[in-house]
Amino acid sequence: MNITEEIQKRRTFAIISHPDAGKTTLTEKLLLYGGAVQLAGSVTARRNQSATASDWMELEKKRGISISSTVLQFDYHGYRLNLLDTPGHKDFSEDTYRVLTAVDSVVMVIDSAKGIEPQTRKLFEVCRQRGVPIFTFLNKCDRPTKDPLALLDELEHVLGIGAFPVNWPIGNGFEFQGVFDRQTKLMHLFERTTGGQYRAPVQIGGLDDPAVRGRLDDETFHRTVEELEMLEHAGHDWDDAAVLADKTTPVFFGSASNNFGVQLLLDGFLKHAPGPKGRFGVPPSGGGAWLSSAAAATNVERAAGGDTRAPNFITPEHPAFSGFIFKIQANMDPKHRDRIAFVRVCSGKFERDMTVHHSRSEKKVRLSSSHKLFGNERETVDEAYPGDVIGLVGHDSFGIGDTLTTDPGITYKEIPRFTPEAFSYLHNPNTAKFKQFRQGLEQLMQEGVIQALYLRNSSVKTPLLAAVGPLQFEVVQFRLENEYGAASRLESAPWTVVRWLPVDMKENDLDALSLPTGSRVAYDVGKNPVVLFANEWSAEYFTKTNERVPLSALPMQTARE
Ligand SMILES: Nc1nc2c(ncn2[C@@H]2O[C@H](COP(=O)(O)OP(=O)(O)OP(=O)(O)O)[C@@H](O)[C@H]2O)c(=O)[nH]1
Ligand SMILES: [Mg+2]
Repeated sequence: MNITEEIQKRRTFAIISHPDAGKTTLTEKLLLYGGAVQLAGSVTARRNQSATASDWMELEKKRGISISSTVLQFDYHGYRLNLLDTPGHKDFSEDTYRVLTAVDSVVMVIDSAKGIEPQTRKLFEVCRQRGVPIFTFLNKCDRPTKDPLALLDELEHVLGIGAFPVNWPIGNGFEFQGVFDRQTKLMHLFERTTGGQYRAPVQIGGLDDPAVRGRLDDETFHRTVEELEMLEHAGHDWDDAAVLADKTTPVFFGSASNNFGVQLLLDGFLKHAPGPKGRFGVPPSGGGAWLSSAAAATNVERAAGGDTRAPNFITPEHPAFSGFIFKIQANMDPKHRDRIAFVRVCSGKFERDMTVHHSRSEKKVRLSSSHKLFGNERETVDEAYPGDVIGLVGHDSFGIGDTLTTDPGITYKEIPRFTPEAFSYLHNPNTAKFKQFRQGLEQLMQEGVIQALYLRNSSVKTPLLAAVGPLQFEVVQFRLENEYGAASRLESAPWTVVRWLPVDMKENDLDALSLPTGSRVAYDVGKNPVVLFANEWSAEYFTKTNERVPLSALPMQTARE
């Protein structure tokens, strides 16, 4: 196979939604139908320690929620799929947003009883901005749902995207029996199996097929036929270009826990989802500092609609190998206790043992320990192609956002950054475990789970943790204990807003600031000064009283740049 064929067979996508819509359940079922697992680990059984392939972390098993995104690579029908299950909770959305930089399309899961929930809407916006095509799975049709037509309407009005139903539910709630495939004009009627661990038996036939028709009562049958006619009259045709341009989302109905409609989603998705897309590199002159969020947004816009012939647009066929790190995770395998950097391959061919240029250190590094990933399982991989996500082990200098390439002229700046909104002190109650405590904390900071700040003019050496949401603190505590054997104690801190000060501020400039009551100056890990405020109001007051000191929601320059 040549490199173009390798690229064309890759599909790299994320599953996204509001918490609890069924992403992990759907992921598991896609693995079942994709032939990657023999038996789907039921999510309910998870609470009794039998895990799904994607929620492998100790705390995820315990809580039954996803905390960290997971990569699952498998082959199906001539395709190589790189599937990324993401956490839905907003406190972990930094991880989810980073994953969105690494994929070429998404499956958006919606709980059909609830419709579009706030987090789904936010994630949708991000996909929109990035120009990532969206496929929709209306899940949980086995329970009473909103009216399917109303759900389509909601997609169109709340999200402002055209919705094209690829299939249609037959029977609602407890009477839900399957779906009608509008393209083949066939009904797929399923049977429920206990726990949904195996593929659901299915009977397939046309509307006039007596064997299939006989399974439906008259009312369900007639209502389905009527709704299908209404859809035909509405007259939308399938339009691949509109899907790829993010103007239309193909809609699939089903029930992930019962395996209804999963095969149709998988096949329908693969038929229409785009292969690996190129990425914009940063022009050499623009290197250096991180992009501000505004600049990142324009970059994204360019990527979405923009000129793909621009000199800094790197196509997958570009001869040089290039990729960027979008995630770091330590201790995935309790046997190894090492850290993995997740790389999205963007161009060229990756070969194990190759030497590449590492953007952050500007050094050459040899990539000898490369893996393909399946949840927390890994296997050595000798080559990889654009679209693939691979795991690299053994490079402590790698950080999120770094570019690895054989052409030092290529630098990606894909990773968005977030402003922390939750603050808490983390105490080490056990001085004998100081080393483990510090080591664990440093690792979690490198993974981007949290940031640490240090108060200025303070004798207290307790780190002040800063995170997007408070659940991240819980993750830190749990992982410190579980992975490093270090207990910790949280103490809430009185701030809710952090703003970065200009990097060049000297000590006496800081002394001269007029600080509102309750606010404090602190430093981030890169020794950049910040101000902590009790609330937004206080931050605004500061800008009025310190007119010549601009504040920024993100560091104006990062530690190592
Ligand atoms: N009735 C019904 N329940 C479902 C279905 N799919 C998933 N669930 C249930 O919904 C709950 C949440 O499922 P998950 O797959 O963990 O949801 P998630 O979207 O991954 O959640 P987070 O990762 O924490 O955001 C579980 O109790 C599932 O059993 C379905 O088709 N029907
Ligand atoms: Mg999940």
